[in-house]
Amino acid sequence: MKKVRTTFTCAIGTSLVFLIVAGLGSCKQSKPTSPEAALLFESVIPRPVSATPTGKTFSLKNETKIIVDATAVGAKEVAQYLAGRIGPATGFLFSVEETTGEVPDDAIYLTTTGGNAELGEEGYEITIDEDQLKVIANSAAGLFYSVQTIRQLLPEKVELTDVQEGPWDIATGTIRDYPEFGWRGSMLDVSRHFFGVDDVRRYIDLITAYKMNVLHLHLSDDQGWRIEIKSWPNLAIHGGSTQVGGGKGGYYTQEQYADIVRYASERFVTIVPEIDLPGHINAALASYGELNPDGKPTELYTGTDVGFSTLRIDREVSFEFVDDVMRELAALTPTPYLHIGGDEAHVTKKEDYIAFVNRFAEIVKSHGKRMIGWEDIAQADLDSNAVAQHWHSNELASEAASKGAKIILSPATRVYIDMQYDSTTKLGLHWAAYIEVDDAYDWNPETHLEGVPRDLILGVETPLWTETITTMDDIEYMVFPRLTGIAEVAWTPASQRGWDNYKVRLGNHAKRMQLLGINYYESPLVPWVK
Ligand code: TNX
Repeated sequence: MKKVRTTFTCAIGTSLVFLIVAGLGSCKQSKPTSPEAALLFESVIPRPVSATPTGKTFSLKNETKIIVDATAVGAKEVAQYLAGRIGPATGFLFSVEETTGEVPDDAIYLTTTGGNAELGEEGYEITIDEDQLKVIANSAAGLFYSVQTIRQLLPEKVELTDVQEGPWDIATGTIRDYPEFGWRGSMLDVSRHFFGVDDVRRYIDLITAYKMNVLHLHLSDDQGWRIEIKSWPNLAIHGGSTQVGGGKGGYYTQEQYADIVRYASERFVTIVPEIDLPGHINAALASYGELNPDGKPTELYTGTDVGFSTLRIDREVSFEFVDDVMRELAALTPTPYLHIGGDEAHVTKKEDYIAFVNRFAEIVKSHGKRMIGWEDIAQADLDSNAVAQHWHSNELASEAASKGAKIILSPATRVYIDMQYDSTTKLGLHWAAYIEVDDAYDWNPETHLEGVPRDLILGVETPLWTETITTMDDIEYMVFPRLTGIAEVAWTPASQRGWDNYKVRLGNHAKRMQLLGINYYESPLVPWVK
């Protein structure tokens, strides 16, 4: 039943329409879009492929229902996630109901029926009129991304967890949206400094708000081994017992790691585990001396040098170790990829390095997974199953591409968000560049590298190395707001992107980031609206 309305704007004479609909209720209220709701509609990050406003208002109310198409696989879970995100601040219950029939007014309706091919696996279309907000997608992932957009269409205070006063108005209109790249990732180095499960969950929540779908965890390095391996227990117990600066370190038990993977997959995020081989391996060499070329365990390492350690190649034990680790990791990984590192093996002879990587590729394949490595693996015999992650060398990336490998773009001069913003930034490094917010945004993955065709590019991933990063606040300061721009580089087609437009939208996100408790960097290049 429609409620008694205050303003009547019927096309024909009000009294006539009133007579006709009197028995049903009243004539329809029409409330124009408020300037606040209009601004939110224009400010979505990543920028949608198209967004057309129609000038009216859809308001969430206590009786608003979230309705899902009963035939849509996974839609109910997405609806519950939506209710969980917008319920606390609005104070509305948002009961989730399934239907195969008519959808009533005052509803948010999620369906996977009626989408077209252009939306792809991850796209969505939101149609908002005064009575209903309807989403069509081809999969639950698309519905999930529509929810991230819906959050941004609502007043910022929707992000708070205690009840706020309304109104909860959304501008009416249509948004059609789908990603340019399927790989929209971030990497978190939990080896140089360890971050526990709660931090990783928060990190997942933050990246999914901008429609990222990969979290690559750098689980081992010289300074720390961070995942329990049951067949080699000392890796975590001893190898995980410290970190840069000599703090106590830590590691994930397999149960905790499985919890991270589950939390991520509920948010359509793939966790890519990395064990860095054959260099960056001191934490393992300190735990098991038989892996070290001289057969003796090394000391644990808490400095920040790179490129000084290597597995031994002259004994099978190294490959038994890698096989055991990859088997256990594969069992914890429901998605296709295992990352073998492969970077900066400066003390591994070139012929040994190539032999190593070729064996690693076989091992990863034998566990039913696809190998990713930093682009240095281009020196080995790659095939089209392999993925090379570009970070510093166009030559190596194009060599990998010429062997048919797929490419992930993580150019250090653009998306290494452990790089300082400028020379006054207290955290971070600057060996690759100073990376201001515009530098991280203003580049094009399709044309960034020579000799790498578009169809081999999986997408973009932004790494956060943590030599200088010790707390979640530090993480957020380096990541925000560069990650939001990198998310747009990966999601939005180049034709829809531009710094001058983006910086204004980013400025309009200040309040939202603040209410999400994000410790972001207030770049002087952005017109922040607070
Ligand atoms: C290079 S990029 C590294 C890391 C460091 C990082 C610091 C890459 C594959 N290796 O080991 O942590 O620089 O910026």
